Amino acid sequence: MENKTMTSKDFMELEHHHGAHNYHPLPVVLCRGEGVYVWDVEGKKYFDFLSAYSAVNQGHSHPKILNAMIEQAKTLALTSRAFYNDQLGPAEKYITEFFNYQKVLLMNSGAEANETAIKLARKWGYEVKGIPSNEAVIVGVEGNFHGRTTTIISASTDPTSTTNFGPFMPGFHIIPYNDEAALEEALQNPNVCGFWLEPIQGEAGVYMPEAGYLKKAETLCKKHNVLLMMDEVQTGIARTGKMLASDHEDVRPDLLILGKAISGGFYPVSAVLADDEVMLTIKPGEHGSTFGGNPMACAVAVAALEVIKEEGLMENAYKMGEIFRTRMAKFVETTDLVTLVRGKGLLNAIVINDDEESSTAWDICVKLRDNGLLAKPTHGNIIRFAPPLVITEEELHACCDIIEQTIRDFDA
Ligand code: IF1
Repeated sequence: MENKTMTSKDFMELEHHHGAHNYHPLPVVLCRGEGVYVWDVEGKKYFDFLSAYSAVNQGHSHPKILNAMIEQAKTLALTSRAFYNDQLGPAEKYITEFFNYQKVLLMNSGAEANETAIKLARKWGYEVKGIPSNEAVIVGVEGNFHGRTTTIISASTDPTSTTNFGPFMPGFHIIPYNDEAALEEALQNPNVCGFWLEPIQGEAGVYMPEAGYLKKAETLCKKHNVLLMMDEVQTGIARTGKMLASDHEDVRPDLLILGKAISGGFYPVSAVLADDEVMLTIKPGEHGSTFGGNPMACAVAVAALEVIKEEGLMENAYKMGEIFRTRMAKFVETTDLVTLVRGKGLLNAIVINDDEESSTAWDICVKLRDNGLLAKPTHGNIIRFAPPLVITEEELHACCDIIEQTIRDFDA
């Protein structure tokens, strides 16, 4: 490829001409990443405040994970699950002990892990709870985001995800988020096998339920013999300042769904964790994937989780998050353009004082790019800020300087 002489514009045009138009990226073409930094093809350096949607919590190109991946790729990349391999067992042991569950099932994407959790909840519903055949219901919440498969979007309330993609999968009952009464009512149906949610709604715009909601949900699920299915694909693995966002309320889901940062962004790895009563309802041949739990995924996942512990990234996310929100909250008072900052740990968002149809948040993100920081708007008027968890206090303050100055210039 002659791409050494090509410009950002050339690469963007290539994508436009030859790729599907299923994304609208910020106009920046990246070619290198290290820690909290990424570089574009013209050599300009940026702070990455998206972290590949929280997949690179450990920072770009982390040397330890990189090395695990290279060594395993040189040795044995893929066997399929038709045979045993020497990486899967040790990785399963490490991951289950890490998160304190009896069993784990490895898949690839976050969507696949959610699909797996749906199948497990239904199977448990029929074979353990005794729900009549094909009558199982999973309760989900408004504003959810769990992925893009046809089953998962059947539970979506976002028209962008669903329009003209029907017919949809039956068996979902959608209730308002953060509404204990609605949950209590929905769980009266004896055919409910699972309650499925994100502890903080990421794609919806970093929406946090009121304190106590998750604990109440856990209690109600226990009371009605329903599995609590927690999608921690985006919130898990230290992002919110705890290992899991569920830990903020001392909640232990029956089905824990993980993805993204479980590989540090090197490779698609996802997982569902559960205890035997749930996991062992799936028998040989009933579920799986060619790549799920392959040797490279296993080596990468173990290294990625070790880095989280060894480098104290949970503690750092907690501390840096406090500093970020304290600074932003002060700043919000000095400008009319931003109405509020919210989040936990290093999963944060600011809300722009404009309607969802306006392009203000997009325009601010373009200016942030010009000033050396990459972030992406969601739902028109919300900007998510989620840097890699390896960010230092000094770097964080430099980023806050950029954000504040950019918005002030915009206000003027
Ligand atoms: C895209 C947002 C983030 C997720 C939760 C499952 C999945 C995701 C809680 C599916 C994926 C992504 C995918 C990405 C955009 C994105 C996202 F902008 F939509 F909100 F992260 F912030 N559960 N989230 O957040 O995981 O199958 O993608 O591995 O481009 O669709 P996946």
